[in-house]
Amino acid sequence: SDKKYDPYRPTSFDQITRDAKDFCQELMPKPEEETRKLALLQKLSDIAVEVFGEAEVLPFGSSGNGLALANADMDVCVFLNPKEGSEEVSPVEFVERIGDRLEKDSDFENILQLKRARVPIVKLNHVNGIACDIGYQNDLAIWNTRLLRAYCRIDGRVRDIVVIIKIWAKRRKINNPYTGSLSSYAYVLLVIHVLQRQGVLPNLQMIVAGNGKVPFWDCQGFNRYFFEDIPNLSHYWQPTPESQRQSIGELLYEFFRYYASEFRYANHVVSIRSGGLLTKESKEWTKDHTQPPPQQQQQQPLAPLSEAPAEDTEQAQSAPAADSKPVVKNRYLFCIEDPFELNHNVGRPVDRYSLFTIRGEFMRAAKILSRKGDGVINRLCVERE
Ligand code: 3AT
Ligand code: MG
Repeated sequence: SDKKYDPYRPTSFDQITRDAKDFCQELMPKPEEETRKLALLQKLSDIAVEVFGEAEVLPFGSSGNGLALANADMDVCVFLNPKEGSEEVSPVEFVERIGDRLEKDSDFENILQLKRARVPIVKLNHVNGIACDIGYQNDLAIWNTRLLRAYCRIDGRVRDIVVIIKIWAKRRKINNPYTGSLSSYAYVLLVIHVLQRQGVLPNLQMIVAGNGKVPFWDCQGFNRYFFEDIPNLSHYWQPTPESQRQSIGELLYEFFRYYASEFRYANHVVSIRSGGLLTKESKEWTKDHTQPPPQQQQQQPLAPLSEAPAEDTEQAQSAPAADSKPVVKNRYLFCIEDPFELNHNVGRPVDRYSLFTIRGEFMRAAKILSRKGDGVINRLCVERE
């Protein structure tokens, strides 16, 4: 539709596609790794039950959505069902109790209780080699994991593209929300946005069985509804014939080209729940905001685990409750709307400098893919520095 004149566009994508497929093959976790993860999940679940009585431990992030690379960390979330009349366990108390119990088990090493982070978690390494973050009652994380998994199940190309983008971002050192770049989660949203534009993916949050009205399924005040019955999706949506012909190589190129030269960072917001772009103005995402310090924020929806910038933690550790200064910044330089938590900019950690770096990497990538030759994906993903 909006194919602009593009002097860099490769004439053939065959080589890139072949390279990309080989590359992905190697980065798939082996079944043996899955087995170790399942064993760890079971062990954590036993421990949670022992400490809290009724408890459920669910994987989320890449260990729950089918987008894991080999040797990826495992994110899990513990849910408790306190008995009628019993006191609710606060996030800090949760971290303390499960952290102390894990300390007594020689299977776990480097246990960190991050009690004062905006989202309290326990970090640890299991002796079987898996690093794990344990969070608490984060319903939205479970739902956004399921949404991403549903998108992956629609089309096999999604996973391949995401895997390459994740590796590229890690190797180029632009995959760290703590230092101003983006989480893997943010990159997946960027990929889905481009694939929606290309007609490869639908907008699952707008599709309703029987073509009725979009229902409101409350989760922490947000609508967690989306069409999850992927085997029956074809009754409601079909990919465009053109999109079906596009190879992984072409879609990868399109991803980089789009963020290198088409997306308007100054005005636009990536929004997969609306299937396209929104303006910063329409969301009132125009001015940087400061937020109250973490202690006053507890009633708000839980924030994502991977995105508690260093300053949050510092703030919480240096200042006691009431009179601490609000320092948590909401930046709106790179705007990526969370599909459920509509007031949350997933690109929030990005500042002026990191935006410059990230955009530079998009341009570098588009340029590399437009050159001929073997090993393009290896060149694309060369370690920076
Ligand atoms: P890796 O394989 O670990 O690189 P991942 O898919 O596990 O990638 P993340 O570690 O970035 O992705 O995030 C794990 C989950 O945490 C994904 C999502 O459910 C939640 N999450 C992470 N960042 C955010 C965010 N900024 N906003 C909302 N949820 C987030
Ligand atoms: Mg993860």
